Order: sequence, then structure tokens, then C-alpha cells
Amino acid sequence: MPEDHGTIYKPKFKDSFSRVSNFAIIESTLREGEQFANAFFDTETKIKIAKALDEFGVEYIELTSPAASEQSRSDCEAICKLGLKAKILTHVRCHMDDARIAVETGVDGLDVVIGTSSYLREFSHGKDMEYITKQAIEVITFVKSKGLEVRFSSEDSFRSDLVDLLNIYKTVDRIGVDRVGIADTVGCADPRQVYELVKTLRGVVSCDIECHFHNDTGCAIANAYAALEAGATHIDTSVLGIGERNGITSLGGLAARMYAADREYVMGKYRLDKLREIENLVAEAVQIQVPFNNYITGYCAFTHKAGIHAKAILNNPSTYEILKPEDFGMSRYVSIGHRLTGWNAVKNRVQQLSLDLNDAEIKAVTAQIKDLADIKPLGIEEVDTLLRKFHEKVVAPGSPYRS
Ligand code: HCA
Ligand code: CU
Repeated sequence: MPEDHGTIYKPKFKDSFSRVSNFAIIESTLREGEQFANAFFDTETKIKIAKALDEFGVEYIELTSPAASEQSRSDCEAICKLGLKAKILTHVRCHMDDARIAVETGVDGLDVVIGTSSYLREFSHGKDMEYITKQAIEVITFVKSKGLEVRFSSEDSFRSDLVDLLNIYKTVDRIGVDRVGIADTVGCADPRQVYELVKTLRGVVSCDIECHFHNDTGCAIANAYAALEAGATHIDTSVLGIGERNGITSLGGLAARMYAADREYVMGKYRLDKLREIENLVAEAVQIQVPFNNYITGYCAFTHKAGIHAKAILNNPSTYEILKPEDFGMSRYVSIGHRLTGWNAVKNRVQQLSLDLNDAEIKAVTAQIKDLADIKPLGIEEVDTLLRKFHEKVVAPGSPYRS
């Protein structure tokens, strides 16, 4: 077992559902998210997003490199001055020029990255492993000498040579790096590969392990979970998953996944009820809609439709809900104006409207709803009107329904 260097790696194999406890979020909306096609964050928007993420409780906020542009540098300084609880990191190339600029901004740490895959070595920076290792040592030693936290990560880790990777991680661990990072830059990895790589790495380094997953093939959340199961300690996220191409692990998706694994731990750490507000803020800033099927906040995330589901949900929501909507400041909706509806769901609406109908009458009006909904679905107002009219007829003197 790696020794504890005062980092957050503290394995707790209580049971199969709490193996993943003890993780931190490195929220990268203001770095990876800036690489999203639509993104342009002015200073005010960056500050609003940083404050909202801080309120949510993310442990780290990662910012675009101050070497990227003059505005990026001054925005980075401005965010450092906000006095947030979250630690502020900036993401820089593994290069002394960038590191020198970054350490002067007031950040708590640097996330340093360099490409180690054969593609990147050949088509991007053109450097060999010996050169990369030398440069990594120089940059890490420099950042540590300034008293700042430093992470070293390899871009495109899953297409890098395993021996090269483990060697460089061992070296940087030995010289006191705080975290090593694995990045699935192209979104090619699957959960099993992730588990194996992180498990292997866990056996050779004693520092924390950060993971970064792109979502090109839809595995970004599952990969993050597999990484935590294998001993990773930090996961990179962005709000709504925005990032390069189709993005990375989303903050809300990771929150949902981790909540399902250990609700108390996740609720104790994060203000889950703030998620919707943060997502709306970012969606508006980058001019997109929150997707209909988004984790937790998608418009139908807590809508139950089929009669059988509705009946069980009304008896006990856990029957068909792994996430409790109220924990996220959301509410459940039982949809009844359609051909799949059932009388139990209609009965619930009748009770909400305080209409006096018995079970036989509710079954009769349910049949009417189904007949009409076979032609077109009904909105809730239409259903309510129908229920009220039915009720009027039922209670009218001489009604055939009640004798
Ligand atoms: C990129 C860089 C990065 C870096 C990830 C990391 C990636 O290609 O834009 O620092 O861990 O996906 O490799 O976002
Ligand atoms: Cu990335």
C-alpha cells in the first residue's frame, strides 16, 4: 500500500458501494470549458461561474493558462483575489516560460500537462521521453520551490506507452509532485481499461491521482467512476460537460453517479440544490439549452409516465427513482394525459384537485382520458378541465353515476 503523504488517498473499502468515497472535483469549466466551440467568457461571467462553483462546494477550480492571453492572465489574478474556499489552479504546458507566468498570478497550484503519446510526440511537440522527463523535473521543482501545489499529467495517456508513462510518473512522484494525472484526451478509453491503468499506477506512485475523460464515445462518467474505484482521488469535470469537441465528464453527471454510490458523502460535501442554477448560468453564457435528458436537471429527469410506473411511484418513489428529486431542489412529475396512463395516477390528480370521486368513477374518467389521448396527448390543463367537468356531472342531481 502506498504510504500516506498527507494527500487525500485514504482507501475505505467498507462495502462495494462506498469504495469510491474520498474524492475531490477539479472543476474545469473555466479551462476545458473555454475550449467548447461556443464558449467566450468575459471577466464578469468567469467570476460569476467561479463563485457559483465555490458555493456548490467543488474543491478546485481550474483556469485557462495565464500564458494564453493578457486577458486570461488578468482574469486568473482577479479570480485568485476573490478569496474563495475552492483552491484555484491554472492549467499550463510543461514549460518553464508558462510556469514562470503562472506562479505570479496568485494561484494555489499548477496543473502541468505534456503529451506523451506517439501521435503527440510525432505530430505536436516532437520531443522524446528523455526530454519530456527533464522538462517535467525542472518545472515541478520550480513550482514546488514557490510553495505551490503541482500536478503532472500526460495528454493522451491511453495511447501512450505504458512503460514510458509509469517511468515518468514514478520519477515525478519521487521528486514530490502532489498529483499525477491521466487524460483520455481523445475519448477512446473504456471503464475496464481505465480501471486497469489507474490500478497499475496506484501501485507505483504514492501521490494523488487525477483523471480527465473526454466523452467522444459516451464513457466519460463511467470512466471517472472506474478510475475512483481503482484508487484515483481527483476527477476533472465541467458544467454540462462542455469542452473540446463534445466535452468531458459533466459536473452534474458525476454528482448523480457519486450520489447513487454514496448519498450521505456526496450530500455532505456538495450543495446539490445549486446544480440547476449553475447549469443555467453556464448554458446561458455559452448559448445552449440544458439537454432534455440531462442528469438531474433535464426537463424529464423526474417525470414518470407509464401507468404501472406512476402507481408504484405514488406508493413509494424509490421503486423507480434512484435519485431523490428533493435532494437536488427538483420535483417529481407524474404525467397523466396520455394513452399509457392508469387510474391510480389519475386518482392522485383527483385528490390534488380535491374532487370527490370514488374509484369506479375515477376508472370511468380514466377510460375517457385514454380515448381522447389515443387521438392526441392532453396537457395537464386539459386533463384538469376534463376531471372537473366529469366531477360536475357526477355530483349533479339525478346523475346516473350516483344513485
Ligand atoms: C487538451 C488538454 C487536456 C488536458 C488534460 C489534463 C486533455 O487536449 O486540451 O491536463 O489532464 O484532454 O488532454 O484537456
Ligand atoms: Cu481535455
